[in-house]
This record gives sequence, C-alpha cells and structure tokens, in this order.
Amino acid sequence: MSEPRDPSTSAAPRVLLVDPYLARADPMERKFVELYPSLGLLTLGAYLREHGTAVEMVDLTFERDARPVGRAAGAFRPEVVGVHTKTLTAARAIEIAELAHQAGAVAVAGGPDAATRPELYLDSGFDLVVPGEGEPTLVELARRAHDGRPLAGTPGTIARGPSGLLRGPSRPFLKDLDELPLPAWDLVDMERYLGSWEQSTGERRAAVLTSRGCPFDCSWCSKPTFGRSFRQQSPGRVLAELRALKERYGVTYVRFCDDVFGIHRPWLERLLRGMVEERLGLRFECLARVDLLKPDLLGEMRAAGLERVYVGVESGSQKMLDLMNRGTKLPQVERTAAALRAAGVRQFWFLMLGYPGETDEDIEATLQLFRRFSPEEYSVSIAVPVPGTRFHRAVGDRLQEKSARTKGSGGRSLLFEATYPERFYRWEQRRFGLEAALGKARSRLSPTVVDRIGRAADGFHRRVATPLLAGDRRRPMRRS
Ligand code: B12
Ligand code: SF4
Repeated sequence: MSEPRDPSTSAAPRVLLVDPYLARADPMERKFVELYPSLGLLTLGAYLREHGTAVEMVDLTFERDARPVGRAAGAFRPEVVGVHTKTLTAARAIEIAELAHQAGAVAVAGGPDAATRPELYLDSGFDLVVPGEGEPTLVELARRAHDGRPLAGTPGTIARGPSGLLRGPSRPFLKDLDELPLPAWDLVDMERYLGSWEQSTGERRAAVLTSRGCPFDCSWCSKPTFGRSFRQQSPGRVLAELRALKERYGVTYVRFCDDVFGIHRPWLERLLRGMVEERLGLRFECLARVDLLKPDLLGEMRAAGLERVYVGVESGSQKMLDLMNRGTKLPQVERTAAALRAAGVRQFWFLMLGYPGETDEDIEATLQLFRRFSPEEYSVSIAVPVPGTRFHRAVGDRLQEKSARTKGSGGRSLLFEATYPERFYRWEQRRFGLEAALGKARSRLSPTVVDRIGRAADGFHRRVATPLLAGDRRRPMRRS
C-alpha cells in the first residue's frame, strides 16, 4: 500500500458508507430490536480516516427511505459507496448500488449477507463484495478507485469475472485488534440513539465490541465474516473505549455485543477489575454461554455493573442441544439460571422451536424448564435456516418458497418443512407467552390460582390444541 494521505485535502480518496437498515421497515423492530449504530461501519469509518481517506456516512436507521443516500452522494461525490448488508436489508442495499452508480461511484457490499451470497449482490448492481474483515481491504479499494487502478482482483474482494466469480487473494485477519481506532461515533447521530434510549429506559445506552469471532460451532449459526476465528482487544483498550463513551457522550449503560462475552476468564477478571478501579460507574449487559458464565465470578461482574445477561438456552431437551451442536448441558443451564437469580441479575433467554428432530415432547421439556426458572425476559423463535449454515444445508430440500425471498423472517414464520405445521409452533410460542404472564402473576395472585390456570392451559394444550394443530406428524405425548 502507498503512503497515508491527508483526508482533509481533495487529494484524498472519498468513501461514503451506508447502513441500509431502516427501523420502521423492520417487522421485528417494535418488539425486539434494540437500536444501535453498526459498529462494523463505525470502525471501518475510523480506520479509513486513520489511513488517509475522507469518509461520510448515511445511516438510514431513523429515515423514511433511501433518498438521503442520493443527496449525500450528490454532495460528497464519493469514489466508493460502501454498503453494509444483512439479509433483512438486501433489497434496500441493492437500491443503493443503483444510487452509487448514478453518482459515478463504485458500489461495494460488505457484511454478513454479502459474505454469504456474493452472487446476489454482484448480479444486482454491486461492483465488488468484501466477504471478510473490511478495514484494510476498503482502504486499498478506496486508493485504487481514487488512482483509477483496476479493482477486480484486489485481495479480500470478489468481483464478477467473464467466467464466474473473480476472487482476489484472501487477506489475513488483522493480528492485533488493539490497532483498531475507536469507532467514529461522529459519523452517526449518536444523540438520536442515546436520546431514544434515555427516553425509553432512562439510560444512555451504547454498544461496545471487545472481540471478533466465536470459536464454537452451533449448527444453525451463521458466521460468514469471522468463521470460527477468535480475537480479543486487550482489557486496557476496552477500558479506553468505555471511558470515551462516558466522557464524550454521557453514556451510562453499555451493551457488550460480542458473540460470546468473556470467553477467557483471566481476560474478563482483568476487565472487571479495571472497571471497578476506574470507577466508571457504568451498568452493562452481555451475551454469555451457560458453560462459560462462572457463578463464582457473578459477584465481581455485579460489582462492575452487570445488570442483564442474554443466555442462549435454546432448548430444555439435551437431545436437541446435542443435535444443534450447542456444546452445552442442561445442568449448566440450571446452575447458571439459579446463580443469576441469586445474584440479582436479569436474565434474557433465547429459545428456539422447530429445529429438525424436535418432537412435541422436546418442546414440552423446554416449557417445563422455562416454567421452573421464569426468566425475566425471553424470546422464543422458530428456527431460521440461514444460508451458509449446516442447518440450512440439512433442510436444503425442504425449504419453503418464502425463504427464498430476501426478507428474513426474524423467527416468526416457518421457512422449511419441519416436524409440525407452522400453526403448531405459533401456538407453542403463545404458550410461552402465557407461561411468562403466569410467572409474573405468581407474585401478585395466589400461587394456587396461578397453578390452576396453568394446569387448565396444559390440559387444553394436550386435549384440544395439539391434536388440532400438530397434524398427523404428532407423536403420542407422555403426561407429566
Ligand atoms: C451486535 C449485533 C446486533 C445489535 C446491533 C446491530 C448493529 N446496529 O450493528 C442488535 C441487537 C441491535 C442487532 C440487531 C439485528 N441483527 Co444483529 N448482530 C449483532 C452481532 C452479534 C455483532 C455485529 C457486529 O458488530 N459485528 C462486528 C463487526 C466488526 O463486524 P461486521 O458488522 O460484520 O463488519 C465487518 C465486516 O462484515 C465488514 N463489513 C461490514 N459492512 C461492510 C461494508 C463494506 C462496504 C465493507 C467493505 C465491509 C463491511 O467489515 C467490518 C469490519 O471488519 C452480529 C453477529 C456478528 N458476529 O457479526 C449479529 C448479526 C449481524 N445480526 C443479525 C441479524 C439478523 C439482526 C437483525 C436483522 C435481527 C432482526 N431484526 O431480526 C437486527 C438488524 C438490526 C440492524 N440495525 O441492522 C445477523 C445477520 C445475518 C444476516 N445474514 O443478515 C447476524 C450475523 C447474527 C447471526 N449470526 O444471525 N444485531
Ligand atoms: S450461536 Fe453463539 S456460541 Fe454458537 S457458534 Fe454462534 S456465536 Fe458462537
């Protein structure tokens, strides 16, 4: 690569980054999705600047449509328009490629969806796809575009060649994540995010990422960018980011967005110690695996500000956990749930229905586990076969037509031919809803009344709903 340039001069390459996620167009948004700016794009932006590129960004999250992209491209005249992609936003990303071309820019797609199905993006107007870690590749593309050099064949990219896909040489991952500058928060309207959080929760919430990748191998998980690699920033680098968020933006609450937070215990202990010693006074939440969350560390986590943990419980049936290659055991779930309750940490359980091999007995086991521990929050989704995963390959010949559409279902509808019809899973989702309501009612109503309602609902489920909704694929259910 050539020497760094001064991004404030017209001699610098110009890149416009775009987040095509539009909250009001997301069917899940009102219910589940929490709004944070894309850390992938903010880090790309900061890295580009550090390497002599002028950067602007259009974040469509709070917009009505993609028109701001056309306006920004017209004013900034970028040489490259770089679009972040998710399955949910594929159609809008493609619209943006067209806007990029109208402004005379090269259209580049990166992020999980383009990495999984580059052909879709290349056949729909994008000039290049960056399937992996984006930072050094986008710097090089910006320089090549600026200098009028060829782009196809750049390391870390995929283009359309005369006879199929033209893949540039692969580019190794960055060795040391501490090299990454702090995210360029100024590229988005941070106050809009923080203000909306403050209004709904009283906290100014921001997202922080301390690692890239995940070494586990759950069969339904899509990890197109980082695969099973795993790298961490040092605790010192993470503390610097926390301090900056607190000092510059008055952040009071942090969501650690790592796929799995605190994989290495000594690392986590050092970070927690630092948070306490620096008296950051931040509260935080993270996603943890039940096999890694150590009950004896919960006291320290609580002292450092831990409020809520997202736990991928997924199923109350060991058979299902094994089929999902989850690598967790039910006693670990039980131990973790009990320890979190004892430490006063809110728990948010992720549960999944419909994974191949699951019978109504397995679903019942999940409901019973849910009943025993009554997590404060939960989401129960219908398994989504994401392209590129083992699960997707396993049900490849049973995919429903709607899964071919670009919109993700967000776990609300059935995208493959599963053991039961969709209506049965939707009914089961409602049972979890009732169970959650009963769990909450236990503290207000007499437990006898609550148990009576629960038994009546179970009876209705067994005698009426299951025969009616499960179809002829139902297996006889044992009574508890
Ligand atoms: C944190 C997170 C969230 C947070 C924050 C979202 C946000 N605004 O970033 C919350 C909880 C809000 C969330 C919501 C959703 N998420 Co989410 N989320 C994640 C998670 C765990 C980390 C994202 C992250 O920061 N990664 C780290 C950064 C550094 O990586 P990155 O974003 O991929 O970017 C790098 C490269 O991909 C590349 N790159 C990315 N964009 C571009 C663009 C260009 C031009 C170039 C060159 C390179 C490039 O360079 C970047 C730096 O190296 C990922 C899983 C994962 N590990 O990535 C899922 C993930 C991205 N989410 C996913 C989904 C489905 C969603 C939702 C659509 C859920 C829903 N509604 O049903 C929403 C969408 C909301 C939104 N704003 O987009 C899926 C996407 C799958 C897919 N194929 O689309 C993922 C992959 C999880 C999974 N395995 O299923 N999410
Ligand atoms: S589901 Fe979580 S733990 Fe499993 S492979 Fe994916 S990121 Fe890793």
